[in-house]
Amino acid sequence: SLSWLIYLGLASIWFGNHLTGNLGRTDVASVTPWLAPIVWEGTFDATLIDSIYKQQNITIATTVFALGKYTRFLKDFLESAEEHYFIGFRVHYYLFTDQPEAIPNVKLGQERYLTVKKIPSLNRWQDISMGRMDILEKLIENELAKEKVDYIFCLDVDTKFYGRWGVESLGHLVGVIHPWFFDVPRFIFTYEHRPESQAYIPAGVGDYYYTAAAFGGSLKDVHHLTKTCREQLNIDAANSIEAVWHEESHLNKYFLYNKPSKLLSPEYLWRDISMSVGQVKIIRFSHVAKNNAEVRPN
Ligand code: U5P
Repeated sequence: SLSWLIYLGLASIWFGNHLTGNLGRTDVASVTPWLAPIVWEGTFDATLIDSIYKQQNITIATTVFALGKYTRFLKDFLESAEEHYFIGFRVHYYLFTDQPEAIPNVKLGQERYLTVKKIPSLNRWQDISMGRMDILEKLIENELAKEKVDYIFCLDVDTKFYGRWGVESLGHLVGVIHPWFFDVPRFIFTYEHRPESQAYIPAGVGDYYYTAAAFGGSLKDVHHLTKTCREQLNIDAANSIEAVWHEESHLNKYFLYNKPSKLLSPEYLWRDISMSVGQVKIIRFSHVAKNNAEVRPN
């Protein structure tokens, strides 16, 4: 009978989904127009993907900068990373600071390492933020290239982890969609629109607006990214122009012409833990609320 057929049909869909572990989301895009995955909760099987990468004995370098009053964010950043960030994998943090004495003593898990690097303090927060590209380029060139490092992630420190950030995030070149701009049309994106800047993106062009608070990939790809952004920042400085959102503008220009092989949804950098939005079902990593005027040097 018809009802029997309908029953059989529904049952086979249900079993099909459960037997194959069918994953996917219909409320968000989980692939870019150039076929790079966009990682959202519900698009991957954490146990399966962990078991694949477990066989590869990988090391993930993770860089973070804490200058001036930003050292206050380190304790929460590191403690929460030890709870949620690449758990079960080898992680080597590289921490750049102007005050090594202010680094909190956080107990790290097995196969988790921390190297502290002293760098000079700077007077402008924009210079601290932009200067990271140059320091990262040199770190990869002079140090990481000689070590057994497979991937690198470069993260803001005024942040905290609240949920799993694992091997599902790995790829050759990984960008994170900015949490303010994932659900708005392109004309809202705050790209640099002055042709005098090396970060210039013409109106009507661009795929996504990416955050500079988190990006990563293979050593080779991130080296090329940081080198290119550093060169473009230098040219702008020589021409006395500063892109509207500093190194983030240059990063967006870079990603426009060097498409990321994987994108992370705003689950991987949310605005503030207290704000929720329908499609973001889990907040993995988030900026913490801060008073910019109080915490920044100028
Ligand atoms: N930063 C500092 N000290 C400062 C300003 C910025 O360490 O005084 C670094 C932090 O790593 C911060 C990043 O997460 O630059 C980006 O700055 P912001 O845009 O989050 O303020």
